[in-house]
Amino acid sequence: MLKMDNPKLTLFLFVCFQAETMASPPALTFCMDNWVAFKGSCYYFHHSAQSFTEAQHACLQMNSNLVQIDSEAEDKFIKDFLSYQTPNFWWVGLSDDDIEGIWSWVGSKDTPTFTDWFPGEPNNANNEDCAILDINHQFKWTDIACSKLLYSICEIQSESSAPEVIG
Ligand SMILES: [Ca+2]
Ligand SMILES: [Ca+2]
Ligand SMILES: [Ca+2]
Repeated sequence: MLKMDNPKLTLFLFVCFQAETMASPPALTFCMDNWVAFKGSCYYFHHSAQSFTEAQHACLQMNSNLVQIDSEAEDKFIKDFLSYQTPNFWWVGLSDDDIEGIWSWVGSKDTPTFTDWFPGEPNNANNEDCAILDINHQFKWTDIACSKLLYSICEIQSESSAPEVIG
């Protein structure tokens, strides 16, 4: 146990305690190194050419899933960020691999409530079952063959990741 009869030590601990309690207002989003924060989520932009399945597996290994885009705000944040990245197509976690025409997010299994398909997409041309942010269409969404080797985006809720990072 610490001896508290040293006034300087006591003051030091008091200051530390104050700093601890005054930091981290709840609105802030904390992320691991190399992850980008936005409204309660952390995103990892994976500059590695992988199939959809490989990309999701890589996300799972980092306790995340391929990104689930649920709002126009989230969509815009990601598009804006991608405009500063190495030009590529980017996997998102959306697939109709199980049932043709029924799209769902790989992490939650949810049916999309928000979508940003490019006009005419998804068109399932030659059996396309996975979705990308299409750099040729201002990062609007298109379906494409899941076997293509592309960059990808992982997402994790910052709340669920925080205890593991700190603890
Ligand atoms: Ca999301
Ligand atoms: Ca399809
Ligand atoms: Ca297509």
